[in-house]
Amino acid sequence: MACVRLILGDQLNDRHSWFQHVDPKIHYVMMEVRSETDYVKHHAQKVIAIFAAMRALADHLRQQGHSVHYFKISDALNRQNFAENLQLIFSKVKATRFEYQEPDEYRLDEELLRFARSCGLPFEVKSSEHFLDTRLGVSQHFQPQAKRWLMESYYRVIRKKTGYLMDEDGSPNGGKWNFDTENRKPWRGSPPLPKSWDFSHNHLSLWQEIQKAGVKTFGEPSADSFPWPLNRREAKTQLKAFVERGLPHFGDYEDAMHSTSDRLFHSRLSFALNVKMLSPREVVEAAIAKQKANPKEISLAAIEGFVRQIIGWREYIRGVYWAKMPDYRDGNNLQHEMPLPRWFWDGETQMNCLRHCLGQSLSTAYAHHIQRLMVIGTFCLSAGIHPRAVEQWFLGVYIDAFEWVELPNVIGMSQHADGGFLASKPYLCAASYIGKMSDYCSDCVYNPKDRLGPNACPLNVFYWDFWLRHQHRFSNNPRIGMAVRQAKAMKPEDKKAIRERAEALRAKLDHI
Ligand code: FAD
Ligand code: DLZ
Ligand code: SF4
Repeated sequence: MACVRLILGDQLNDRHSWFQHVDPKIHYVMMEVRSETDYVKHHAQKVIAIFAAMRALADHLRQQGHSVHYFKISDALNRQNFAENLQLIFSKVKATRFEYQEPDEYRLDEELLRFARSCGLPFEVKSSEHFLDTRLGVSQHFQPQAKRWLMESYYRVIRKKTGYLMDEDGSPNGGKWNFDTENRKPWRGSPPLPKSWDFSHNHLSLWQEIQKAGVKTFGEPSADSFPWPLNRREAKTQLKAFVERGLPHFGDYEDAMHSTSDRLFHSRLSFALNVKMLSPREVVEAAIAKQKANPKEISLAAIEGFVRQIIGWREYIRGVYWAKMPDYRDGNNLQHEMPLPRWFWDGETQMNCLRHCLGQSLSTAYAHHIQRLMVIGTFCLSAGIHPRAVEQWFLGVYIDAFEWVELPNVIGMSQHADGGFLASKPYLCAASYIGKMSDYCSDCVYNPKDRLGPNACPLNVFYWDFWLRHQHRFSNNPRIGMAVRQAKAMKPEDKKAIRERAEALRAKLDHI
């Protein structure tokens, strides 16, 4: 009897029930493979982080006495794909059984199932034991034919099921399910930002190994001061530091952006969560415990906002992914066809908000939610970039980008390419919002107040052009009727000027 168990690069949960007992007949396999590094061009830090964290888990399991077979990207024997490497291990250990954990990605789910069915061994697919709900939990909550699945309705079910932030009589703490409207303050320099709690690893030799193997990446590797947590101990340190220093102001400044800080009070826990070094339960429970102990320092609004992201949005997004793939990725409901401008790869645009958010993404592999949604997402949606091009860029660039969470956020929430299934209105803004929530506009060559003059902010031009182009589609939507009505009420010559200006900008998009 020899059982081979595959561990994927985002299944780094050392508390999985698989590891409770050491058994010499069980052989764990982990592999750094070109089939995974090459399906999209990834940010350098993402490849370094995944490989370094995989190696750390392999070492940890070996120290506990488990048998681990590890293919490094540079190993001569490495066939650079799951199927062939697994066959090598099957022969080596004379395998009689194969097991793997549910992959979170549709492509890998199909690929591994195909392999398992044809490998000639009995096989079993285990839960990754990470999420609060099953893959199908969200789709079972909603009517399959419904035009829209509202996150808020699912979130309430999960609140009740977990008991998080619930009173004993079954009502939500504070009498309200959602305190979102209280989380919209700009940050103007105070309260002071917490001292960074990032790490500083040296990964120069791993980075050289990755380059020597020919893996193509983009972005700044930061190999000599690598900032991401790479094992469970570090992930817990990061969680503790966030709960102490970031959480008290998380809610108030959740939507704020500022040129002096990449993260303000955001946790940067998404990498540790998505590779499963941390469980959503322990993150939420640590935050709730902190709030309970310090109700004066941390408001209910702050904690509710944070908990909602993890037990609400994160689980809901995963459920949409599994219910709607594979067709969901090809959504292009607004028929946008423009390619991404070249400055998505170097940050060299004159639009200060985009220069800042793209530059930060390229140098740190991170941007917080509002930078992703309201700056980068707004530009792509209003300029009319093809949603698949946007999606592929997001999948490559962020440290936390795995398709199950990235794709619905881009296709659905940000680009409205699913026809409004996930978000009841298109998320886009003009310079007035960016100016209110950040300091980007004060240092920009463009005029945030202008939509028609020679120096008008391109986001203003594209914003109004978007509503003019799509007015019929959205005129009955009560959440955005105002913008559409204003667009409709413009003087005909202004409408014409906006449309012409938008077309002129599109014609020189690489140079704005
Ligand atoms: P915090 O603001 O501190 O939030 C805490 C946690 O809540 C996050 O770590 C994350 O696990 C969860 N969360 C918050 N918002 C969402 C959301 N909309 N969907 C799912 N989980 C959420 N998140 C990813 O994990 N991977 C992605 O590839 C990704 N791509 C995105 C693309 C777009 C266009 C948008 C608008 C959002 C995307 N998000 C993605 C969601 C969100 O922006 C990130 O989870 C968040 O910015 C990560 O930073 P943080 O850990 O500091 O988050
Ligand atoms: C993203 C990624 C990369 C870059 N490399 C590997 C790898 O070499 N080996 C591996 O097991 N996983 C890797 N991953 C993660 C997977 O591509 C994939 O995104 C997740 O397993 C899907 O949930
Ligand atoms: Fe961005 Fe426009 Fe403000 Fe410049 S003026 S920073 S382009 S919103």
